[in-house]
Amino acid sequence: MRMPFVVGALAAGLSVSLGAAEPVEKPAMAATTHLVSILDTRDFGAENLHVGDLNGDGAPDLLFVQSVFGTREITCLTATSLSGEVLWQHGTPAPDNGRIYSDLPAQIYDWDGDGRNEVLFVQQATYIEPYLAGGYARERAARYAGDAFMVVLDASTGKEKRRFAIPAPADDCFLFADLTGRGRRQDLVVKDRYWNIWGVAAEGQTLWQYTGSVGHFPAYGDVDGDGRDEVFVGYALLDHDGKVLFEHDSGGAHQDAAYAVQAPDGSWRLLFGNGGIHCLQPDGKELWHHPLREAQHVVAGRFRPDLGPLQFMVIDRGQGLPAGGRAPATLYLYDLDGREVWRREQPVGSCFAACVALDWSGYGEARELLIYNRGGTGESQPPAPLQPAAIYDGWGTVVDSVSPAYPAGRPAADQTAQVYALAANVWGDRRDEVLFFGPRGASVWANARPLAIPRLYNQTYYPGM
Ligand SMILES: [Ca+2]
Ligand SMILES: [Ca+2]
Ligand SMILES: [Ca+2]
Ligand SMILES: [Ca+2]
Repeated sequence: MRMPFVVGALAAGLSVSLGAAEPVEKPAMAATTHLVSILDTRDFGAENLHVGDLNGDGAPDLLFVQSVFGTREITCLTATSLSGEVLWQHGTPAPDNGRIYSDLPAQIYDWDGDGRNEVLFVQQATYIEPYLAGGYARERAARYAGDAFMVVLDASTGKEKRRFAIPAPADDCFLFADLTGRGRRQDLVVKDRYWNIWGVAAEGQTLWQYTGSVGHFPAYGDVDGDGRDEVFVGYALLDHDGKVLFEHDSGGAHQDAAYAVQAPDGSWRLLFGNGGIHCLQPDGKELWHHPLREAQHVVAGRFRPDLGPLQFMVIDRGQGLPAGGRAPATLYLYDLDGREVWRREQPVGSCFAACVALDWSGYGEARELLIYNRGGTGESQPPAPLQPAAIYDGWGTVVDSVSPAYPAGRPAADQTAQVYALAANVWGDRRDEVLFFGPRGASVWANARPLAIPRLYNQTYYPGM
């Protein structure tokens, strides 16, 4: 099935003076961004998108995952090419199922190691006695019927390859890790929304369970160098076999963002955000922290090589204001020792700003940061319009701005809706592109500047001399 799409529609043209005299053509300003693709997602758009080769041609494709908003049940997976051609659909699309408030349990990976990707997702167990959070969110039950299932699809067809039972509550996000020392991240770490996390072997058997404050998506890595991954949930570090290596009192809080990173000297830093940003060493000792309001994202990178091998970008969400609404979020850059390098307050209405690291300039590592969901929340007086997403470099300078693009004729409400964004190298050269996605569509932007590839060579008309 072919889907309509537009390629490169917004490339820079000539600017024209509209004075009283004859229009004069001015030299075109070179566009610094290039619109690669607009996807008309019709009824399958979603705030959950995964990138990976699905049709087996080696090039990245897209997977849109829809779910029921309040229950998080996955209802439809739609595989498309980068240009929006639908490759297959598993389940039934519905325009109302594109909104999400949580992570969803779906991933693309060559899980069985046969050289071709699979799509894995969790099918929920039956909720018999559910609890409702906030009156709408069904996140756990006092009693379930049956198990949840990890469903494995052939990524090229969407047909089910196999399924196996996992613990009934384990229907939040999941990740791949090497828990058993097989040399490949083929085991699984599954979790429920806030309370439990399980290690599951590639063969399907549950290896261990940890109950505590597990927060959102965990961080992982072979922190002790034994060839098996540890799992970091913010208030605790779990060995590959589930043994608690350290555990701190969460006081009822949970991590919103966790990051495990190894410095070039071999030492590890474990970072997590909740009310503040915390940096721990693997024995649980806190190296530094800053008491922020709601540290929602933390990413490590060599954003400023002049300041050493690692720095941390942190988004602190805006707090509630006495007069109503919420203050804008603030982006911070900290060095390895927790010294603040700079901070940048986001535009009015940006309380829910979010970020992803990206390699926008082709350094071969993420040296920039994309911040999206700036403005447009209604959480300001007066409500502020949605601003373009901003790409910051390590000096705190906005080097580019990009906005979601939509097929022509979309109502204004669709075009100004909040979206999610991610960074992935899906097109062209080695630089990352920016992907916007939501229930109303998706678009892909690339850096239009020439890629700096310095080269010295001997040109000749006589090759082979
Ligand atoms: Ca492909
Ligand atoms: Ca495979
Ligand atoms: Ca280990
Ligand atoms: Ca690219």
